Amino acid sequence: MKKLDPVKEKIKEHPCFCEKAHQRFARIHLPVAPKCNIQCNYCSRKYDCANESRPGVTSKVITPEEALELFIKYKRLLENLTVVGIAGPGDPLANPYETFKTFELIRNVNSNIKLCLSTNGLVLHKFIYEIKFFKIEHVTITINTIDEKIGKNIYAYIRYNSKIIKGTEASNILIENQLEALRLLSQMGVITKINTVLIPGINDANISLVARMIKKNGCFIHNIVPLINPNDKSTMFSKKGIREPSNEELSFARIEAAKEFGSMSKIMLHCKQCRSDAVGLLGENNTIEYNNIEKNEGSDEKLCTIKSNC
Ligand code: CLF
Ligand code: SF4
Repeated sequence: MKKLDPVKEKIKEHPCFCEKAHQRFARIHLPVAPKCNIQCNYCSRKYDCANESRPGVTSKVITPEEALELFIKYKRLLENLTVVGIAGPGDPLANPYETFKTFELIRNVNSNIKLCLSTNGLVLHKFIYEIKFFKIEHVTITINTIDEKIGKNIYAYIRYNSKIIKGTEASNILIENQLEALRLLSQMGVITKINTVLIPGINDANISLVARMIKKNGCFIHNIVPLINPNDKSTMFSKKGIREPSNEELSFARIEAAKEFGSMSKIMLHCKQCRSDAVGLLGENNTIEYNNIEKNEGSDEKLCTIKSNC
């Protein structure tokens, strides 16, 4: 039998990286990562919203041990479960102990499951060893711009080396670190996806440049997703009246990015902007049932209710 090339082999059962796989293979998001190390102006750090299904929303934050329990339960329930992702509700790498402990516990019971990580990329370059060690083959970085002047309007601050940094200095550090990590991971054979939140009037004129730069640094697939404003208008952008893009604007941005990649097949079109406790096939809108794991509503832990990482 003819062997698939190594990249096709890696993505063929991943519902996000392979369009054909998304109606057949399921993923589970384990919400073990509440903290974040940056503040995006489209992100509101409020806790759970029963009426909304958006990226970053979760009903509960769980421990790595609870995450393992839930993985085992869902692996038994869902024959087609092939991917375990950590995508928040904050940034997985702002919670490195919880993130890698979860991956370790899961790797110990299952050596084949695909591990998937989704991050803002601020400190990703510091965790290359762990990504290799736990055989994490799919990584998503949210890169909204490669221009620090645009970045200063998207990111209120970053927390880096124990300092709060703002303005162009902050976005410059973030962009440099994101691109460095993308380059390193691509060289290692990790399959990378870049998510870009399309924000009208802020970064929409800049999408081609983002696509060109991420392609140059080894990005496998580009996922341009629309800004989603939360119902309660709790984000900086929604307070300032920044609107969500229209379908036409989104399509235009995707076509512009495809031109840079030389193919529409390099643009993800089936993203469902999942919650950070989603489970099942993409688009089924199912979330984890926690059973006897107590729901920690009312926690004063600061959580992110909207994010773009995944
Ligand atoms: Fe989850 Fe993200 Fe992995 Fe997929 S989601 S961590 S890469 S397993 Fe997929 Fe959901 Fe879109 Fe993300 S549809 S939001 S792209
Ligand atoms: Fe952090 Fe993600 Fe929220 Fe941005 S969107 S502040 S990276 S959790």
